[in-house]
Amino acid sequence: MGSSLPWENLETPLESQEAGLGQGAMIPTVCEMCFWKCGVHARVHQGKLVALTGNPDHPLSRGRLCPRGVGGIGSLYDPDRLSEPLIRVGERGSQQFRVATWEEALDRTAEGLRKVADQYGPESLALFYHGAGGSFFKTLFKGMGTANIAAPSYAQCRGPRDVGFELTFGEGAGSPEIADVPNARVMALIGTHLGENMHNTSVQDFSAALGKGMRLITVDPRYSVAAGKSKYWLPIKPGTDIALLLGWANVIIREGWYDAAYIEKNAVGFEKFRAEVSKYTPEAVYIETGIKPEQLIATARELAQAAPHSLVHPGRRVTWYGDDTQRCRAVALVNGLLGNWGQPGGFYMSSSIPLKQAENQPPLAEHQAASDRPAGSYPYAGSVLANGLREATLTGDPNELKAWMVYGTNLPMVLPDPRKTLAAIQKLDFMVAIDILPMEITGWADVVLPECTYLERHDDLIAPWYREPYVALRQPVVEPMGNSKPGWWMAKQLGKRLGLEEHFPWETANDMIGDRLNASGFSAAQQANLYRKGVILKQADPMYLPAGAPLDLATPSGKIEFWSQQLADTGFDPVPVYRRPEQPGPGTFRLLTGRSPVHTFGRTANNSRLLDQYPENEVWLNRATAVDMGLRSGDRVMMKNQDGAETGPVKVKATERIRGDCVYMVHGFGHKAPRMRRAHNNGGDDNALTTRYKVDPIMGATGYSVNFVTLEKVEV
Ligand SMILES: Nc1nc2c(c(=O)[nH]1)N[C@H]1C(S)=C(S)[C@@H](COP(=O)(O)OP(=O)(O)OC[C@H]3O[C@@H](n4cnc5c(=O)[nH]c(N)nc54)[C@H](O)[C@@H]3O)O[C@H]1N2
Ligand SMILES: Nc1nc2c(c(=O)[nH]1)N[C@H]1C(S)=C(S)[C@@H](COP(=O)(O)OP(=O)(O)OC[C@H]3O[C@@H](n4cnc5c(=O)[nH]c(N)nc54)[C@H](O)[C@@H]3O)O[C@H]1N2
Ligand code: SF4
Ligand SMILES: [Mo]
Repeated sequence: MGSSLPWENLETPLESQEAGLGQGAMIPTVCEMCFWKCGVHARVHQGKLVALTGNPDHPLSRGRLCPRGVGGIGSLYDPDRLSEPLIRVGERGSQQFRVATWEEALDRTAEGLRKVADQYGPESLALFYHGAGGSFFKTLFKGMGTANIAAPSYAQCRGPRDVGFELTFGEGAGSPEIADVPNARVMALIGTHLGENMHNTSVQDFSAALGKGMRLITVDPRYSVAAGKSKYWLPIKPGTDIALLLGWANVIIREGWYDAAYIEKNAVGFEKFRAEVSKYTPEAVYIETGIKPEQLIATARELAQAAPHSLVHPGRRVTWYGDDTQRCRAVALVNGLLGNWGQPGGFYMSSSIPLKQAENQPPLAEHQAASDRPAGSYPYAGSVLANGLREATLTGDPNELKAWMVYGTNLPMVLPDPRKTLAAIQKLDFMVAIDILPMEITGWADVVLPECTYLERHDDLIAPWYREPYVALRQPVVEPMGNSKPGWWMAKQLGKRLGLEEHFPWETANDMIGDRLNASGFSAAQQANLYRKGVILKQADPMYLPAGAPLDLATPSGKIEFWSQQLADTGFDPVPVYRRPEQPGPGTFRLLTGRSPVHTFGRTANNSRLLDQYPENEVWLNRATAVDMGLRSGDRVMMKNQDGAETGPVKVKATERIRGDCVYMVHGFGHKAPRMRRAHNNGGDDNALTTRYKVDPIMGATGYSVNFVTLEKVEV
């Protein structure tokens, strides 16, 4: 029998010395320090991982990784990792566990799920997941007969953006985004903080475009890294972007800065749209947004003059105020006016390599709708709502949920109003958490299954829609630490116990991948190359539409929908309407959050390599406001919100780089889980302060930026 590390069985070993990178084997695999999934070269010497670099052949890394990708070693060798299966002994949530064998932990898990399915039906089961390894558990849960499968990357992240674009262009904005940044001459960012939001390829494209002279307009209440690269920084009053976007549309139309023939040919409802937006004059918009009329006009002109090679970036985490689908639709509509769909510097047409399911695997049955929303609500939800599954667990509407599996998502710090998450968990008959670290969520589980990291396992093949279509392979570069196991193995073992083994008709993940590659028609040579190079590449389909060609969109009209009949028919505004958001009272600040370039959400908060670069989060406070409050940079404050929820102590960063009506902090710090020694009580947790949230009535996403906080100095 060969090694369990498949690359060790290759006839010609992979060597890193050729690349001048020192001794050891150089194994291609895929990063999972975030969900972008760049291609990695892992250098392994005497069984130890010594370096992670970017795979030059991989279209998403192009030879480079972001700091988190390089810092993956810190996650692999984290001494606080989960290394044994655990079974709860104390009260649920009391964090008391005993070590169990895999046999016992898997039996317990299968029994917990089976009992609930037998007693209440498969619709009472739910799977929450995030990350590539979730695919095996999705198969398991679909096999059990439930559609209750949700990731927080939809209703807590980019769902409203995709719905806003679908309603307008018939298609979402993609992941990776279909924004053709490298060829843009002018780009506007609505919040999107590229450079802090560190998606590797996006940042590479962004800096390349800036290097080529792209002019940037950054709309952000905070002077972000991107704002620092901008020709215009518009420090907008939080929550008023719809007014600005409709103001841009109004000015572009009023001044005749659009291609009337293009609109005539490719749009529906334009006259009604023109009438609706005519009230968003620069002066009216100024009162709402604080953006001066001349700045609004100048930035509208920049965008329009460079059209169609200009764009308003679709953004990514757009779950801010509960009117997010309409804001994203307004973004799409300004792009519609710029005529940039299918054009260089606008939105490109992506392509992919279609993968087939392995031939020895039976098809999964289709199931009725998920239990994530009461009948008739959120008609445009395009995926299952994680918040909706939590709501159903609490209310029993549309049915009770009695067992959760939570794979790779730390729900108490991810879903807004953590009180609700914990209350829902307490109502369950059974919960299992699959994680790599003793995160908050594991403390509430009945059974904890320790997964090995992405560097120690296979996952399913990766083949996204992108500018250059490809298939990429994640393969283990070192053996799993301790008694941790890969997700595919756990799912198969659970499948055996639940009578669903037919869905896992392979012995090893290597076989699984081989079966799938065979079914998809890849030759032996291509497959061998995949193991050596990490990717199979394919020529892209045409990325742009011929200039002047009519659009043939997947909207009901086939055209850009400036006035949406479907929204009107379902009781929503057919053209986005700005409504003034509630404002913080004196002495209180709207809480805004974002990213550190060297951390990913809460999942890197215990990673020593990344903590070296960014040890804790700070709360950004306008300097003049800080002076009034007697606060200075470095002071520690407790942060408290409108409902009395607290976090801290957090360090103050007093700065001119933020407006006076809001504060800002990086998400993912202030962990309370006791067994993560570096993360425990380090910094503040924005989610603890997010006890209020606004649900988007169109598609059910959760807007987070509706909490108001006070800061109180503490001596430490
Ligand atoms: N308050 C607030 N909430 C937010 C956000 C915010 O900015 N503020 N951002 C939202 C956004 S944009 C998103 S996309 C989501 C992200 O939501 P998540 O991706 O769920 O975020 P994390 O908190 O990092 O939780 C990841 C969990 O997976 C575990 N994990 C890491 N690697 C592995 C692995 O290989 N296997 C397994 N089994 N587990 C692993 C980690 O230890 C951790 O428990 O959060 C959303 N929620
Ligand atoms: N390093 C790193 N990079 C990441 C991630 C990570 O965890 N770490 N996560 C990835 C994921 S899953 C996502 S979804 C993205 C998220 O990254 P983005 O989609 O870029 O960011 P958001 O969190 O939506 O926006 C944060 C920015 O919006 C500004 N902002 C807040 N309120 C408003 C407002 O009302 N109007 C305007 N115009 N701006 C506002 C904030 O000041 C901040 O600069 O990042 C991705 N990249
Ligand atoms: S963007 Fe960074 S963390 Fe995310 S997959 Fe790429 S290298 Fe890894
Ligand atoms: Mo996200």
